[in-house]
Parts: sequence; structure tokens; C-alpha cells
Amino acid sequence: MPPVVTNNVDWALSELAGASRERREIEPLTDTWAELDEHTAYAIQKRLVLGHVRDESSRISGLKLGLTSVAKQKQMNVGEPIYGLLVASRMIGEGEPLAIDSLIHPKAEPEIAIVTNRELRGPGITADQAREAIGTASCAMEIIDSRFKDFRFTLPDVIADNTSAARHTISAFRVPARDLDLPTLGVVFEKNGEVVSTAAGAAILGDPAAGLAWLANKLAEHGESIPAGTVVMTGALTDAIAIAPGDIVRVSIAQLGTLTLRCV
Ligand code: OOG
Ligand code: MG
Repeated sequence: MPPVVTNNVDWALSELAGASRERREIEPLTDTWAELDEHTAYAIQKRLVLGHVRDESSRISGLKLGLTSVAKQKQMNVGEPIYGLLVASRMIGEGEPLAIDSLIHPKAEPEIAIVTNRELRGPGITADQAREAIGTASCAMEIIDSRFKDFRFTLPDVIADNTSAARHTISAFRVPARDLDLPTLGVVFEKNGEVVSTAAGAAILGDPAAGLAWLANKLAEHGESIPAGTVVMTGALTDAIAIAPGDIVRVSIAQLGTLTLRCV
């Protein structure tokens, strides 16, 4: 129970940090703190992540979008996108295995990662402007690991939990965006050699560029922009799938190649 209202943020931070440290599920923050709002949740997210930044390896290395596809919004019963922070030390290099026992109840999801080539500062950024700001695109995978039991959460809960971000892996093969039509790129997601789902880039709000525009405009509400050279994971293209030791998950995206992750 949060002791007094002014200490709710500290209470939320200690709940979230404790869950990760001890690898245990917790109840949604809003079960106890029903008034937690989006703005406060983003402030908690920032403090949660920055609290861990002690050296270069734990610095913030990019941004991520979440719940940008209809598949994910339906799966999680949430109606709008969210953003979170990527941390350098949580990146899995290509070919490196994922240690499942370092996480609570991880799931994998296929994504397109982009790198911006100019600053994007909202409000009022359009998808056309955002598309111009995409320098390269790559095949990527995110490992999400909500701290909340059964991935049950409201929007403020998942925002405070840094949008379930646990690990991410991005192919080193970066394709110049001017050579691509992101919405029409086909996506195949496989687990242990079987296709579990398919999608196209358009799963992300019709166009990953629309996701990037949403991000620029959302950050503007907090007085922030997307600097040039920012890595952005644009959100899951399909439902996330549970993974266990021994599983091999693979994302293939037309023109962007293939990314394989081995779980141990
Ligand atoms: C929230 C994070 C969603 C995505 O790509 O849609 C996300 C969750 O589903 O736990 O990262
Ligand atoms: Mg994701």
C-alpha cells in the first residue's frame, strides 16, 4: 500500500525495481493507486530507467514505440500507442543467446527498427515529415517482460513499467529508407521453424512513419524531441509470443533480411 499520496511515486518505483530485481510478478500499480495518470506514469518511467544509468553500458540508446499495431492493441486491450526508453546494456548482439532465467515471463515480438537522419520536434509532425526523417530501417525483435502478473495492466501501468521493455536485438544490416516502401514490406515470424504469424509494415498505424510522427508529437507534450541519429523500435507488427529455453525465434522482413534469436 502506498503510505501517503506524495510518496506514491517512490512506492511505484520501489515496486517496479523490486519486481525486476527479484524476478517476480506484481499486481498493476493502478490496483492500489487508481489515480495514476499518464503524465505521472511517464515521469516514473524516466526515473526508473535513469536510476539505472551508472555508466556508458547502461545509457539510454534509443526509443521504442509500443501498442502501435491493432494486433497488439487487441491483445493487450489498450487503445493507443505508448513509448519507452531503450537501454544499451539490454541490447542483444546478433547471434548472442537470450538467457530466459534473467527475466520473469518474456515474450518475443517482430519489429522494424529505424534510425533518424534529422531532428524531429513536434507538435504538428506529419507522417510525410517523419518519413523524410527515416535514414535507415532494419529487421529487429523486442523481448518484452511486463512486471505485471499475466501482462495485465492499464495504460499508465505499462507506461510506468517502461512499456515492458526487457531486451532488444537489431540486425546490423541497415537499409537506406529511400530504397524502401515500409508499409508494403512483408513480415514472417517463426518459432522453432513454424510460422506463427505474418504481417506487413502497414501494421504499424498504416505506416511506421506514422508511428514516428506520433512519437515526435507525444514527446513534444513533455518538451522533448527526437534527435538526429536516434534508434527507434517502431512497435510489434504481430502478437507477442511466449518464449522458453530451447526456443528459436526468427523474424524475416522483405528487403531487411532475417534475425534469429536462440533462447537458453
Ligand atoms: C507492452 C509493450 C508493447 C509493442 O511493441 O507493442 C510493445 C506490452 O505488450 O507488454 O512493446
Ligand atoms: Mg515492442
